[in-house]
Amino acid sequence: MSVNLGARYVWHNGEFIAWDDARVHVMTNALHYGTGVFEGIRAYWNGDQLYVFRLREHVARLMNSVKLYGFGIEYAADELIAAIKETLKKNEFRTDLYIRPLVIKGVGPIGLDIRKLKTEVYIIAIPYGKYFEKEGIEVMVSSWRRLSGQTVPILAKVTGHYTNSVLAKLEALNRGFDDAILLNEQGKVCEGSGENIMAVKDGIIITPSISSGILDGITRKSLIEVAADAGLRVVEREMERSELYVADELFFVGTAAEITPILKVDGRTIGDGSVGPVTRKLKAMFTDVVKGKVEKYRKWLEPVW
Ligand code: PY5
Repeated sequence: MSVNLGARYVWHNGEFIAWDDARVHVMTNALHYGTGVFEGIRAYWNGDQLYVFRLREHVARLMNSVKLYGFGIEYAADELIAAIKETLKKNEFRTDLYIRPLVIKGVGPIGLDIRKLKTEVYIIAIPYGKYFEKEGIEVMVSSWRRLSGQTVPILAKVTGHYTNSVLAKLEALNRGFDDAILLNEQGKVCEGSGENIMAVKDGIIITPSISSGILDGITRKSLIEVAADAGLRVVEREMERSELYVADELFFVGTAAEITPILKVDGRTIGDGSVGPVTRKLKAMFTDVVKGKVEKYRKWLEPVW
């Protein structure tokens, strides 16, 4: 059984395998205990070049995730960067993509001693459009709290950590919302199920700081720089739940979500309920950046062809 997502080849431990052969055994440790780390990266086709957005930074975060869990990996960052580009070439992609490097602990006996298990490395890339179909979304504040840094190393992007995100997402969807905002264990605003969050109040952008327990998002970090170019001040700090409801504008930022306006939280209208001017401006600037139209940020783009 396979699913056709528009790719022909997957990279596995240095070799290309056919899409339908990219399977794992039922005794794969990662399936049992969530012992996998991954990345989500986008590549953009601008008509004559395919640009991978901040490839180096994503691979660096992947290596940090590997390190935080002590997985061990046979490949250096530069080798993974080259492999990702090779995967896109092998598939002859000339379209917008989502790239998913996946590093998992492989087949082994029952038990938690992962030290002797092989680290399997996969690079999956598929044609990809929007994560959210709607232009603006409605979210709820989840009844689930974001995993704490005292429970797991939350800066690591780990498959197992995402059961937390899945619970929040499901709760939101089952109640008729598009997604959820998770608070941290102190009750401060943390992030979305798979996105960072930014608010606009009186012309200033506010976003929860790293110490709020967020994933150190690469989109968030990029937008902080881009916003400064537009003369917008960005403040990273602890954020109260009530600040969500009185924000002028609110939006999610992330690789999959890109910049997604939030129009309602818990049924309360944000601003005037339409996409605000700051959100609109940042979206336009970000689109130019990822398509290679801004000289200053060409350094963030890795050309494939
Ligand atoms: N916070 C969480 C919990 C995330 O999963 C993500 C990314 C982000 C923030 C944003 O980080 P970045 O800007 O570096 O992407 N989530 C993945 C993504 O590809 C997976 C979503 C299902 O966007």
